[in-house]
Amino acid sequence: MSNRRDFLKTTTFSSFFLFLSQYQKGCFKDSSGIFPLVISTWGANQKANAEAWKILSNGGRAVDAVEKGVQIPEADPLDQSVGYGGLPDRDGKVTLDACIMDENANCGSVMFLEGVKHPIQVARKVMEKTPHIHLAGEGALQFALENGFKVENLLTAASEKTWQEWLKHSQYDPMTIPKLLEKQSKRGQQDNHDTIGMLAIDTNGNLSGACTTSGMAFKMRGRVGDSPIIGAGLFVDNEIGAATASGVGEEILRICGSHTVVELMRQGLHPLEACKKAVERIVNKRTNAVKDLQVGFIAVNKKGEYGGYSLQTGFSYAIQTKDGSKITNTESKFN
Ligand code: SD4
Repeated sequence: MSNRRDFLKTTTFSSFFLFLSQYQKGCFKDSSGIFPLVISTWGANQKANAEAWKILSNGGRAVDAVEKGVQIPEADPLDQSVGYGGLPDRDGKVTLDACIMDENANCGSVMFLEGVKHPIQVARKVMEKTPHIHLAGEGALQFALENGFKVENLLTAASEKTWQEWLKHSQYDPMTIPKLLEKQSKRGQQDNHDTIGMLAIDTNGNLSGACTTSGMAFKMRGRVGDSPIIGAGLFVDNEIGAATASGVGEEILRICGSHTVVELMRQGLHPLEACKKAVERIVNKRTNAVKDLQVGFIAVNKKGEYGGYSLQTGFSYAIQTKDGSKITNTESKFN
């Protein structure tokens, strides 16, 4: 009897110390997943993940990690789809959309915001300092100014030149950015990408996400896509998982994309399968209308399992865990 008691004592103690040592190392290995981890739309966002990782690997909160991480492409003038340097609307104005959501379903978002380089920081302030979730346009700018943000010109010479070229025909094409990326990658420039959606799990197993974009190039003035809309461009449910999206926002909005992916995970689907089902829902509803458009989802569940799926080839995600950083090209519906 005493042997059994001793045995139980020893195993309980050793499991506790094993847990503690893994916890202190900043990583808790589940049977099927591993965290902390950070995952972002598009392979080129490894740099953004690295920034988020600095916080996660020091035991910081997922919400702080994603807010910090997505500021890398927001500040990058070469990135023509996020923040500073983003392609403008058809009137030549750069208008930004961003949102953030934490493990307690707190969320904040700004949309149709002009002149503020880091819309994600404003979204976080909306989350923490207002009774609201979404702030748009002039009101979002007023709030940003009241909170110490500065207005700057976000239209770079390169993006202005692309817009001037576009004005010659003025034909809106939701695939402008994907086509631009394809051209750039054929020229050997692999470093560009589209909207960043970033999801993270911290050492406490808490999930958060952020999404930020300059939206569709040459959109109508005032157009808002999926990216700042909670449930469309981003959704986090700390009991289940989180999802985010990139691609033609109108198609993502129609099915409330990221929320749909999370609900599919709630039904037991692996993140990859959930992303695939959401893409298939778009295809089933829209048939030919989406055969040439791009939509991509990435998702992570509470266990740290993750995956992504897209309508067309060419979509990828970057993932970082304690095992390092890697890029995965997603499977897609059409080739
Ligand atoms: C939008 N979903 O504004 C964004 C744009 C994007 O990849 O993700 N492009 O519709």
